[in-house]
Amino acid sequence: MAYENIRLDTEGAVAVLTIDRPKALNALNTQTFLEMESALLLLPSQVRALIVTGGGDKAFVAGADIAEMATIGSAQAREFSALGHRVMHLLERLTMPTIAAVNGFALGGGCELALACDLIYASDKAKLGLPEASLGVIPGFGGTQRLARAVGKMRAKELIFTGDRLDAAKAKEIGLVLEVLPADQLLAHCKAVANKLIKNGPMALSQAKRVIEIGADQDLRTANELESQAFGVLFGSEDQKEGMKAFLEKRPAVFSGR
Ligand code: CO8
Repeated sequence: MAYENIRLDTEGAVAVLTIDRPKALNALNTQTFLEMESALLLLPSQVRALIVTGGGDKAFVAGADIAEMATIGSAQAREFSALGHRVMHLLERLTMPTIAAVNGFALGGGCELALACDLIYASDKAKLGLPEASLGVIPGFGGTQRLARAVGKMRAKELIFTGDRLDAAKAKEIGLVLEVLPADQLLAHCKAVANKLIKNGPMALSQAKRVIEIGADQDLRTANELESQAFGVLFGSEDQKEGMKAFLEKRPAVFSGR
């Protein structure tokens, strides 16, 4: 499928998904979501980590497309929200690590997109926030839930009630981003992190992600049971045998992902 609003570039086992509508500051419209959905479902099999970023030098994603939303009614709004949720969920449940490289404005749906990734790094030019209330609406792609889980309910309420835009340093201070990088080093940093992660066992990464994500919605005892099950599953994998054998043989492991 040829994409108009996104790009997917792969370098070895690391893919970079760029939301690429710089004239609209990469705003998420229906077509962009459908292209993202297709790209995520059809990721090449060699990909072991995914970086999400924005095209141009100004924005990661400046939100859902306000021009598209301005005239829709309740039923269409619910459909649009459901589409956005579907794509965010797909991203969140990918069986590989995902990294948001927040290279500029990450507002509304853009901040929600970053929150659906496993790790968030930001450039020193980034501005993050959820200004939906200033438009008379609320976050509609999981922001009310994922932001509260990421930074706590009170901070989430403050950000959503005020609509304030945080600079990258403040976003780091409240735990919304992991690190702040000079703009020209952000993507290289994210690629270095991705290449480091994928040296570890792919099955281990995928199980760790699954257990953390699903466990976060369970009580501790149930979540720990999930961990035990996943631990057992990994002992049936070639990766576990290779990882431990390589340690004993004092050599780097070569994981197959099986
Ligand atoms: N949607 C559509 N177009 C946009 C958006 C957007 N979110 N953001 C920017 N653009 C367009 C502008 O209209 C402008 O287009 P044009 O050149 O044709 O006039 C172009 O991008 C450049 O933008 P600006 O001229 O405004 O650039 P500035 O540098 O002056 O300002 C800002 C940059 C501060 C980022 C500003 O563009 C802005 O405030 N954008 C909107 C931010 C926002 O409110 N985002 C939240 C949107 S709501 C949302 O995400 C809800 C998600 C849940 C939806 C649930 C479904 C129902």
